[in-house]
Amino acid sequence: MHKFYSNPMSQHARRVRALLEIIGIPHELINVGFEDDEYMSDAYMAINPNHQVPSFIDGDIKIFESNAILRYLCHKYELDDWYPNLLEKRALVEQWLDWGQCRLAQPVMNIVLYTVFMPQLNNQEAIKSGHAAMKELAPILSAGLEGKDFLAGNTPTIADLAISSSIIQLAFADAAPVDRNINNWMDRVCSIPGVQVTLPQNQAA
Ligand SMILES: N[C@@H](CCC(=O)N[C@@H](CS)C(=O)NCC(=O)O)C(=O)O
Repeated sequence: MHKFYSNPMSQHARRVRALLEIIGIPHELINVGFEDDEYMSDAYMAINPNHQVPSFIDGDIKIFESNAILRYLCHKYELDDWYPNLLEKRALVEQWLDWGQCRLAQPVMNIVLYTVFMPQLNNQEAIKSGHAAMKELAPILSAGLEGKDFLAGNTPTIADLAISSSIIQLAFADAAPVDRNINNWMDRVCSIPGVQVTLPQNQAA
């Protein structure tokens, strides 16, 4: 049985859990606690030396990095709809997956971590830079959705799971972009039953 190391508050874990639920891939869901520093334990660091969730184990294969796990699952289970082979679509999926990691992830973390999870650190500078970045990033996402139901066309892919998981995270800080294209797209993604299971309001903390 696959082992999936997760935490319900993690946007990166959420996207992988969504795919596992959507496809119905049997797995053992293992919660890695942040509050009790379980994520820093030697036992967990042997699985993921970055002390981050998610991590995934399939027999002898041990993977960290959420998008790598998504791609792995698509290859393993031949999920061509979720990771299309058609070059034009594949290019868009890769673009948004990388954009999510390289551009979106840090501002989302700056906003949510310091506003919601660690306000005691009073890192106003990080919060401010996160909001400033989102002013630039939200229109880029909105333009990418113009005339389309999903990021790579009219059916959802792992790019939608990845990017939407970060937008869901922003909602913790009441900082989700207010934009017609993004809101309509979020409604579409969040109505996928496997995604609903991963929404913060549907999980115990
Ligand atoms: N690039 C990584 C980021 C994972 C990540 O930042 N996970 C956060 C939770 S959302 C975490 O575990 N943070 C604990 C830490 O960095 O020590 C991925 O996509 O999997």
